[in-house]
Amino acid sequence: MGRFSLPPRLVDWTLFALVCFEVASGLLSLTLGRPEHRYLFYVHGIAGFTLVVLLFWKLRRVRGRITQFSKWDRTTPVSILAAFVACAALVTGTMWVFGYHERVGYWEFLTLHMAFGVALVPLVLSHLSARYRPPRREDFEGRRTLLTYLALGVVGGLAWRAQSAINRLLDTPGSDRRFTGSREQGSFAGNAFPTASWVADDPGPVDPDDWSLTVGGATARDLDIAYADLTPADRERSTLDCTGGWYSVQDWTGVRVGDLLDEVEPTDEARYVRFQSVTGYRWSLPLEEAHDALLATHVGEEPISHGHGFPLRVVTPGRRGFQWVKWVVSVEIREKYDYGQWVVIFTSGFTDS
Ligand SMILES: Nc1nc2c(c(=O)[nH]1)N[C@H]1C(S)=C(S)[C@@H](COP(=O)(O)O)O[C@H]1N2
Ligand SMILES: [Mo]
Repeated sequence: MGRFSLPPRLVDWTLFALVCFEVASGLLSLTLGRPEHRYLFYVHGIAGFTLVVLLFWKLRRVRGRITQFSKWDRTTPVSILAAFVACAALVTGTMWVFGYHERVGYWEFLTLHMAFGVALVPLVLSHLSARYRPPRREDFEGRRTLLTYLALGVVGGLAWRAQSAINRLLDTPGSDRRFTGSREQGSFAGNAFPTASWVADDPGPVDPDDWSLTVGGATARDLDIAYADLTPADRERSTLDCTGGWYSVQDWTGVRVGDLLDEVEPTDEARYVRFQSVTGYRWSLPLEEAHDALLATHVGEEPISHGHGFPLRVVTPGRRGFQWVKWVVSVEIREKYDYGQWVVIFTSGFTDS
């Protein structure tokens, strides 16, 4: 250990940089779910283990300032809270990775991990503003600093590898998670997989006789399709991966969005296809990608249940669950990106029904 060390200021700044990276990569990962995105999840895990080492160094250094009450100042409580929340984020994340699947109320440990991670941001900023010491040039000088950074990277990587090896060896429930961290739930069992709403969406059952699907916008013509006139002729095996920590593989049957687009003929300016729910919840896909999406009426051999979005829900391979809009009533072809959707996915259930 003696050969590796960092000046205290660098430990602190490196911790800060890692926390920023973890929060940013963690938030970004919520929007990613294609296999080629897996590296972001890997790096997030490796950086997390590196953070454990640095946090240990730091807490060892400052422990006297915490345990001796006479050394406390105005900002010490916030600093302690920041350390506590950082440890909580690391512990909950690690427990999830090792397959700990007890819930705290409605929440999986993965969700707690995210909550602690986000809560850490204001705490770390406040801690930083109270104890700001800019790094100096000489902090970075010397081979020892470079070697220490290399060693930190190696230790993080090895710990991360060891984690997956131990999981496999002990065959924990954590060993068959997807690279997104999600665990399998109710695949190929019709409607018997979990339902999820992002925030407050909870509409009453949709009566198919009162329902129709409108397709229009930046198109040559518009459509209004009654439930009885839907022709669910396409089948697709696809994985719904919810950011709440589970995934489910299903065979979906429905209407290919590309077929609807061919009928309405998007204009040359058309760029996005926006799917909107009876609740107002909405999400858009780039026009090209939307061709491959499905508006599903069936899952397995069963009509989609109310909870899963009857009569029609989006199935869009490679996208995270929150983009699979349920209870779809409109498909709108648009020229511009819809920034508002990022707000509406949080608020829709409060503003409607
Ligand atoms: N209208 C609407 N669609 C929605 C949601 C929602 O809250 N409202 N939640 C999304 C989320 S977060 C997920 S993970 C999937 C879950 O689909 P399921 O309930 O069929 O499992 O639906 C998505 N579609
Ligand atoms: Mo979700």
